[in-house]
Amino acid sequence: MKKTLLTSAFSFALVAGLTACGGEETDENGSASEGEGTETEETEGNDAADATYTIEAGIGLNNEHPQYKGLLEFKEIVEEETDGDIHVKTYHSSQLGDDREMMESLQLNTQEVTIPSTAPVANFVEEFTVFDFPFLFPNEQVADEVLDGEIGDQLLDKLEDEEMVGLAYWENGFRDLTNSKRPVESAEDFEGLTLRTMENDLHLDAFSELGANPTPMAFGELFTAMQQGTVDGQENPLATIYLESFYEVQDYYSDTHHVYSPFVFLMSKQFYDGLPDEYQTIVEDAAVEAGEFQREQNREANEELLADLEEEGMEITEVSDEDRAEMAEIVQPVIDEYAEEIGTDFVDKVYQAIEEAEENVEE
Ligand code: TK8
Repeated sequence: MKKTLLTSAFSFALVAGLTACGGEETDENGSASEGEGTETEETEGNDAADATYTIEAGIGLNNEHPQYKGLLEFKEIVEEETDGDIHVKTYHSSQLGDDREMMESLQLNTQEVTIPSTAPVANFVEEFTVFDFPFLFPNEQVADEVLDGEIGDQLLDKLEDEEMVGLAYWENGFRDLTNSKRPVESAEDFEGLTLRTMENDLHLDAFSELGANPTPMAFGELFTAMQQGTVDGQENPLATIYLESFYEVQDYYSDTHHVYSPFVFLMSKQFYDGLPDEYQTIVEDAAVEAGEFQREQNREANEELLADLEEEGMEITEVSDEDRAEMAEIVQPVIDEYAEEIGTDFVDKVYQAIEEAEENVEE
């Protein structure tokens, strides 16, 4: 879906607000459908009006992204398993607000589901910062094993104190750099670049350490900021860079793979606690099953996206392992500082779990 290029952040907020208030949402093809959510064929009998429970689920990415495909999968499973007694309304492209705002809506139980990256979640449960340590996970398979294991569960449990329930980890992916100034191949190429980062102190400090000028910004304002030159660049996984049409406002891509970014499937605790036990199990299982589907979709999409970016005119720079190692060395003091902050015993457990997962994955 091409972005409607708005002239100012204010206009963006105004449009987003009206959309959210108007209850306008979109169907599978992303075209706006007034009022009720899109019924799946399998939901016999019940329609939205008959549902006992309604889940308003909002994400920041657009309806072409695997994250939205995963959300539609969640909708289908839940509506089928409850015979429409739980109705799921899906929203994308920050229609219900940015990640932080949607998490606050879950805390207030004015929205039921959102699926942010772990970086903004760290503002609510600081231990989530560990998943944004640069170069933490060597590959997706190790990430899956650690996130879906004891470490991942331990962090999901901590969300309950923040009035949220974490049901599953999905995949944002390995984050890469884009900018409009120059090819970035090694650490010194970051010097002086104004980069948008997620609202996460570790990301800010790590890019400062590399010599960039980082500025935190909600995802929904990023496209306009790049288009107006307010920022030179940003960092996100390939699927986001392509499907959000960043190639329209960015010239250079570098496969830095500097952070593996998980998504966390979050539900309002008040809403979850109000569900019958049987429905709690259904939404838990649906979030996990849809997450497996979404991870597959994300990885499949990545296969040809580099060629697509090149076709759209972006200059592709491949970063060598040596250059990645130099970047990792430069940001290590930042990692050490945050390890102290969130607890070195916990961080050691994470590295231990990664080592074990690497052995299992190699077998
Ligand atoms: C979308 C964001 C996005 C994230 C970012 O809501 O903010 O750059 O990578 O996926 O969560």
